[in-house]
Amino acid sequence: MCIFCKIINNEIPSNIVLENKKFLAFNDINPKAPTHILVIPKLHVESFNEVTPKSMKKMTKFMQDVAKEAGVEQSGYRIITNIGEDGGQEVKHLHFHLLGGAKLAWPDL
Ligand code: IU
Repeated sequence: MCIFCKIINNEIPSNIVLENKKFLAFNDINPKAPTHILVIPKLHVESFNEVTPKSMKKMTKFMQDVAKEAGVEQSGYRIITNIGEDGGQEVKHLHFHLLGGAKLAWPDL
C-alpha cells in the first residue's frame, strides 16, 4: 500500500486540516512555505494524468475550502501538482500542494 493510502487509513499519523468522504488535506511533513498542505483523493489515483473532469470538479471545491480553512484565501496561495519524473513527483498518489502564508518565489529550472 502506498504511503498516502496508509495516511488515509490512519496507519500513519498526519496533521489533518480538512477531510470529507472523498478527500483529505493534511500538513506536509517537510513544509516549503508557512502554509504547505497536501490535498489527496481517498481513492488511489497515481497522478493528474489519471484524473477525470468529474472528480476534479469536486476536488476543486474541496481545495477552495482548504484554502479558506487555512486562512490563505484572501492573502493568496499557490496550488501545484507534480506529475511523473520530470515533474518531480516522489509519491505516486495524486496530491496537490497548497502553499501560502508568504510571498512565494517562482522556482528556477
Ligand atoms: P512530490 O510532489 O511527490 O514531490 O511531493 C511529495 C510530498 O509529500 C513532499 O512535499 C513531502 O514532504 C510530502 N510527504 C509528507 O508530507 N509525508 C510523508 O510521509 C511523505 C512525503 I513519504
